[in-house]
Amino acid sequence: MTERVFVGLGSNVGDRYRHLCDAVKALNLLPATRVERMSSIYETEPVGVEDQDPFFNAAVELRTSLDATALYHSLKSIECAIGRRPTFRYGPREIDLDLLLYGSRCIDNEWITVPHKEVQTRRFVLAPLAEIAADVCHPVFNVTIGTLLENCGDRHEVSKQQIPLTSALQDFL
Ligand code: PH2
Ligand code: MG
Ligand code: MG
Repeated sequence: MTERVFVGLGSNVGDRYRHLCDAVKALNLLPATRVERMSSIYETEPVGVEDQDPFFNAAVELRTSLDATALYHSLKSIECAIGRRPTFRYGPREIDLDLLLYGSRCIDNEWITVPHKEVQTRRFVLAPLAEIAADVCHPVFNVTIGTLLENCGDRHEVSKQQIPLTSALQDFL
């Protein structure tokens, strides 16, 4: 059984564009997993710790038969392979891969809370996510991602970039 899964991507250290592209390629190489769609890349003002460089954020849709916890551990391995170095909470990072939605499931265990707890409060998550999942229902709030974006009070700036995808990504997106 494959699930429709949405992952949020963020980077604000080093070559942000390359880190996002490398992560999407690596996601597509996971066992029993395919990347179906990717949003535009957005340049976004940092949230939480404001004194750091702006982020690139994006979202992808996957089909996978990995269970949510296995997928979470795979996301951590990809972050590590791309060279993420530990910093502090909300601090700068080479790459951040967050499991946002896993089908319509609600999961809470020692590793993950799905849907991600901050989806509804962050414009840098909702803007890219709404591009590829506007009609998808959030299983806790029972409204669509599009509605969450309309009602989101986060006023941090998000700016859609016109950046073409690398040819490696065009091959499967
Ligand atoms: N991630 C954070 C903290 N703050 N701000 C932006 N704009 N984008 C992010 O991806 C981000 C953030 C922690 O995960
Ligand atoms: Mg995050
Ligand atoms: Mg994370």
